[in-house]
Amino acid sequence: MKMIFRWYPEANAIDLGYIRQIPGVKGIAGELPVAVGEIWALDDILAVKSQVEKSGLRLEVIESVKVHEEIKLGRKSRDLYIDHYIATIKNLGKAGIQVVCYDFMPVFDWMRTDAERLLPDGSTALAYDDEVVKKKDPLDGDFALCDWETVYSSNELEKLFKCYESVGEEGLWENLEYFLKAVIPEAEKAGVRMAMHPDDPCWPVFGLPRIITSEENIDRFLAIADSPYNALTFCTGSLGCSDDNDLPRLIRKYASADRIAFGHVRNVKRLSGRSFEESAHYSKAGSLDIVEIMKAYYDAGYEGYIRPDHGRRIWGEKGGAGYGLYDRALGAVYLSGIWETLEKVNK
Ligand code: DNO
Repeated sequence: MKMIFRWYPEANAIDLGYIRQIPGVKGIAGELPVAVGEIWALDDILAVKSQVEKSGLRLEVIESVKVHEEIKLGRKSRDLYIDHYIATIKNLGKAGIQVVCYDFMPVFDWMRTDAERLLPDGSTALAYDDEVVKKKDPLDGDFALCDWETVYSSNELEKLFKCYESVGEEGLWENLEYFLKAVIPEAEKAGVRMAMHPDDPCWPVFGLPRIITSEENIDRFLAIADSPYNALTFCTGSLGCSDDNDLPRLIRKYASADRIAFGHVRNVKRLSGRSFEESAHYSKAGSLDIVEIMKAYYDAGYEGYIRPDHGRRIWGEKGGAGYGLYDRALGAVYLSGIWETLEKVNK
């Protein structure tokens, strides 16, 4: 297992030197600030790589290369965007990147209703309240926790929602298949493993289809291109929103088959209905057994990347929702501690 840490190369980025001080962390899951659909230039990738390397870390994974909506909708111009996507993957391969995390969620990525849910210990965390979602009109323009706000105008958003009505779940599967059939053979040649992130939360939101949600659907996704280059970013927090997903069993199954290229490990506390809040990584803080999760990776002989995932806001830290330094650093060390214990007791 190789422990890495997500880092955004933005103006107020977390100091790479601080990340290097987290015991056990050797590398970065990084990205470039390129608009969705544009080709990532090799020189720009190499510049970020060398910035990371100067701090004594390695740029190991790219998280993420977003898929253009035209591809997910299966529109005519998808071929152009697929060509761009492949060109980016080729450049990443040339720069020595071996894993690319991406997702196939329509319109928006992960979603929460609350960025600062106060937890009993005084920290705050991201939370999802299903009652709020049910009552919410997604087009009313006031969803602070969906990245669509910064990307789409309300007119565009309305059109997108309409388009997805006619695509539906099966249409989304077809469009995913079209994308994978074009991209995976090229990713294989480039030596880049494509690691699909599950939908977060793992159910449809606002009537938009979501398909990477369950064992059955993950099996279907992996079967579309039966190759280790068509792999998963196995995210415990996303799949763990639903107790239908038996995470340790799924990790054993997919890691033994070499279909996990990247693991996001975090805890989540399931509340009633479909509501949940994020918690510290520590097992007792949430609903997931993180030791069993790490043990599943260990037993499967997993040698890929793992990173801690969203953190709470603790110790007065401000900054990016879920992606501060402190609590994620605690998470990284906790996960490495479990791994070290597993290695020692199994010697
Ligand atoms: C959330 C992340 C996701 C992930 C994307 C990949 O915290 O895990 O945003 O990076 O879904 O495209």
